[in-house]
Amino acid sequence: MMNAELPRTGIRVLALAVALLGASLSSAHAEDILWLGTPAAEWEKEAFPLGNGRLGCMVFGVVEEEHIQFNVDSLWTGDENPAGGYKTPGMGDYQNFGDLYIALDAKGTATKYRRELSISRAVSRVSYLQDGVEFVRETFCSHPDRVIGSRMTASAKGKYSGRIRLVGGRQEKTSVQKNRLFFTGTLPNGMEYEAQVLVAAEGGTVKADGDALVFSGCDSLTLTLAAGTSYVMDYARKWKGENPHQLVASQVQAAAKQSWSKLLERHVEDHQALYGRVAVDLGKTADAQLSMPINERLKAIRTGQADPDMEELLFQYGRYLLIACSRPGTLPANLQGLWNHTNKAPWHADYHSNINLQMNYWPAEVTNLPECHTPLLDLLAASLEPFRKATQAAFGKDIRGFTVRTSHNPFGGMGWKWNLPASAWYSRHFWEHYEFGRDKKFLETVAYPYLKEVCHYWEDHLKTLPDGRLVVPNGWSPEHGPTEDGVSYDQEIVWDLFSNTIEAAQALGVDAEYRKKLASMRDKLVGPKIGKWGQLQEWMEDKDDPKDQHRHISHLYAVYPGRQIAPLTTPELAAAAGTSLNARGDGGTGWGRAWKISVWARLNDGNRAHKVLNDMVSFNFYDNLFDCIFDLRPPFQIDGNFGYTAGVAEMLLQSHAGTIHLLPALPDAWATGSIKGLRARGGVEVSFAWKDGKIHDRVLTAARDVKLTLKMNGKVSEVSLSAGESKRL
Ligand code: FUC
Repeated sequence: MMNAELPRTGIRVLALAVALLGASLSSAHAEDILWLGTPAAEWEKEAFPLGNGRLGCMVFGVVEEEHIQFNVDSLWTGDENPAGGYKTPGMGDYQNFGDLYIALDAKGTATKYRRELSISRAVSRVSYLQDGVEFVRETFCSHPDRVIGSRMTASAKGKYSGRIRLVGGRQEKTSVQKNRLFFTGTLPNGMEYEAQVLVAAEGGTVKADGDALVFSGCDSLTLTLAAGTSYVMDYARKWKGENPHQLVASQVQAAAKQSWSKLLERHVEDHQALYGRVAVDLGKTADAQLSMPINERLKAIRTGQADPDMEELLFQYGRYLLIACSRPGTLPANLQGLWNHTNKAPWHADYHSNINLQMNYWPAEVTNLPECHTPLLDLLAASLEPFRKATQAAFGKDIRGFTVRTSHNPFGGMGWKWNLPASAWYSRHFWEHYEFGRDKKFLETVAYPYLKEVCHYWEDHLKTLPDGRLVVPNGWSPEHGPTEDGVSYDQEIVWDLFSNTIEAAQALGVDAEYRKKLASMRDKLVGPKIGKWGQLQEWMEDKDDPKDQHRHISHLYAVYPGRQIAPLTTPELAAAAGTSLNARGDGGTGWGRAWKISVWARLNDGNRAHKVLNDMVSFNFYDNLFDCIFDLRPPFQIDGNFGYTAGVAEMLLQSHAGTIHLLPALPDAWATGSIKGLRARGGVEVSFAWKDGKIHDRVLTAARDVKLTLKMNGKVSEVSLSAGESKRL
């Protein structure tokens, strides 16, 4: 399925074109599936994640006792954190909401065990044989119906007997009312919350037993879980809305009234409307390998076996996870997305502004999930007032604009060091949301005011050097090096902010004088410099150590996600960026490797991008394909999943330099393949297929009238499309 929001006129032409293109897909997947032959022993390495943006869970699939751990995106301690400390209570922690356990009495040995997660349907499934009976469990987290649904069935009647427990994450008291378990609580910051699970059985009996439900001789069990908090994304209301009781009760009730098949159908349809917009084929994995469980496939990859289907699966998995943890109206994906089983998660599972939060959203626009980008923009917009207040408290009450610290929470509270250019980096997300979708109203009412306000901060904060050039004073290349003036990371981000703001004003036809002012300031900024070993300097002074392999590559912002440096427009600087990146090495954290994939892609080095990608696939993904920061060691951090997906997209399509470039960084490993439904800047959707590195088929679809420059197979051409038109070229 392609973009569900396509203008009607284009749909028929597109359907035909896509059908033709589809024929050139060599290994189209009916379903994209992760599967393992064992239950999950460890939460972060093996359990499978599900989510509807707000409510999420991890399914373990243990035969004797199913375990579903769940979260709600807003269950956080903390507040506006006026102290600004990172360990102060105000910084808060993202909480485990609770755990649902379904213990089964059956004791026989289970055989033919299989645990899978279909990411194209967003359904987890566990199946096994026990005493000649086939047992099946299906679980999903419905966006349209706002609940987790879990159903256990068997090929024979009366096989389910056991006990259901609902356990809160903070020793809450669980209560039982008929076939319903629930608990409520209030966090120290006043946030109220509640979870309920309703149990329906076919056959047999279900009875209360203390704080649990006991079931006996049932043919099947269906559990419906809803959970919520009193959080609202509204500073004026002190982030506090209604007690969630009514809503949670009505969600459980409404979902439980529907048949299982209806609930499932509504869920799958909703998921596929997003997931199905993009399809990818990067080559064919050998059948023997393809039939192995994920853990075995990862092991084979570590011994050097090629597995392009795994590379595709991981690409789609990033999209799956974004759909699961970031939907309109929810909070944005934190360091762990939406999934956390401890009340003291690494780095508070916060919003980290020096790479991590931004990376979470790198795939959103290009992989055709623009609505999944909006939670980030919404929270940033909702946090403006507390960000302004904190900036003024720290730097003086007359300050215009605002900036942010390295970490923040959903109450506008911030902690740890100031990260002065981060608000400008955030502005790029507003700009990109416009660039890809070309929604003028959004640009005018949301994006441009945000960009302009951040510009005000920088207009007042740049320092003039004796020669008239401008620098950001007292900066820091994140987590690396001294505090000093003119750090490349700062300079490049401010350049990007001014450039984007100028283009935004141009697009709106406003602020002509102001544009000139910004352009003149931008042109005076100390720019990227090439140092003594041919490197792109990380600092104003030429002091980079060629042996330094620090995980952050902040000075390469100008290559990606920025656009100040590109082989086409600034070839010498691009070469210097390559020298720097080469010296940094191919290792690093999950997110570090992911960033390197995109930078090598922007430098048009597909084979090097693929080398780093292969290292990442080998060392940064657990058996549930969650990204881990360090080589196969905790903690899990979701930015690497998203950064990986963005990196693959960047290898296949680029549109940052005024040209839509197809296959800008194709590695030899992906000589033949196809991609459907990526988005390019300018409101264009792109699908194409290639063989032996040459594109032989492509479809462009425009949401509005556009003239664009297309680069492919080494040639540049001009293409015009009118709104809704789909052209097969
Ligand atoms: C940045 C990184 C760390 C970690 C943290 C959450 O500070 O340098 O490695 O990813 O974010």
